[in-house]
Amino acid sequence: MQHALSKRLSARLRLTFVFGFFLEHFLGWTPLQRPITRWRKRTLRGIHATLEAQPDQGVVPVPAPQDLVPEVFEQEYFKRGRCVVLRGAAKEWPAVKRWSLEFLAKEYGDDPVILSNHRAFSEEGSDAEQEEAEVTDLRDVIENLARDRLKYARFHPLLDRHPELQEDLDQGWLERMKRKNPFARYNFHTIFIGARGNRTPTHNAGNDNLFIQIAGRKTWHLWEADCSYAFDPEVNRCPAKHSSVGPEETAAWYPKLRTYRVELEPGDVLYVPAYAWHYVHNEEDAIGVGVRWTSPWSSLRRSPWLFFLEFFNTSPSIFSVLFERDFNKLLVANRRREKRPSTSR
Ligand SMILES: O=C(O)CCC(=O)C(=O)O
Ligand SMILES: [Fe+2]
Repeated sequence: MQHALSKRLSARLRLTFVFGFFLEHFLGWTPLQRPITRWRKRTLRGIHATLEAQPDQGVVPVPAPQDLVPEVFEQEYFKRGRCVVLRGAAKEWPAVKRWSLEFLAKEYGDDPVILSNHRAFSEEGSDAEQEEAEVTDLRDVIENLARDRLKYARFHPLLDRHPELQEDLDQGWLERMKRKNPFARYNFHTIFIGARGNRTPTHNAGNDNLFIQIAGRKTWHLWEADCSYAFDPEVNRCPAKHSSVGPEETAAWYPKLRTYRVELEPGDVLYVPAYAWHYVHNEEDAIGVGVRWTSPWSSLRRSPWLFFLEFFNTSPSIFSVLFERDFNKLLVANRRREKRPSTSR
């Protein structure tokens, strides 16, 4: 049986879902919010009921083909929006051989880090009454890793602020994998430096990502982009969507979605397609770098409706996203808007 969710739901259910999402995106700030949300939830229950009658898809390993050449990567994975892990592809890179928590603290300890601790991306209950972002530095994050789980440097733009660090990634290899995609030249880098036990809850975003595991181990759970139909993403008018569904979900419909799972070791590279949902857990203190780029064609194919809505985001707008490299600033802006509805739009 076909596992792609969009092929297993009727056109009526999918269209109603997308229509409801659009309505809430554009009218959710009016008194119509409640009836729209109620209506959306009804459609969602219909989607879940349809799924419940279908066979389990379970958890499968992320494909890990040996010696994946760029042409095959492009045809089989990039163009089809499938995740894939390239085991050991980066193990000889200077970043994997040379970087460590001590090295980063010593050389880049003064680098300011925004800890957005946004509830969508952080530990449960971490969105304490913190109105403004907490700003600290990398030394503080690294020195407190074991003691303070909220100090997880996520989506941190260290490599864009210090481009010499990019030379420690094999740029030739990355270029070959990105297949001279003209948009891939405008890539950006996000580093994740966090403690064992830290996790980043389920979310997606419209860019493609080659995630390089530098140190420690991380478990990733991934779901295809069309799982949005079942995941009930919050209508947040923000470039990243999040969902409360995750590997611990107990609802009867959940095993009907295919979950891809992989544990990354230092030197592994994971391809995360645009709009693929993912949930990440640090098995050990870990460092990882996402090399990200937006390929409009690929994003459009993965999720036409989420891609279309990118142009109408307000928390923040697409223009702010294009010119801001610190993703945490965008998350903080989004949270401030959430907290002060009267100034929100
Ligand atoms: O490593 C993490 O905690 C999250 C990584 C992630 O979400 C990403 O690279 O997009
Ligand atoms: Fe992510």
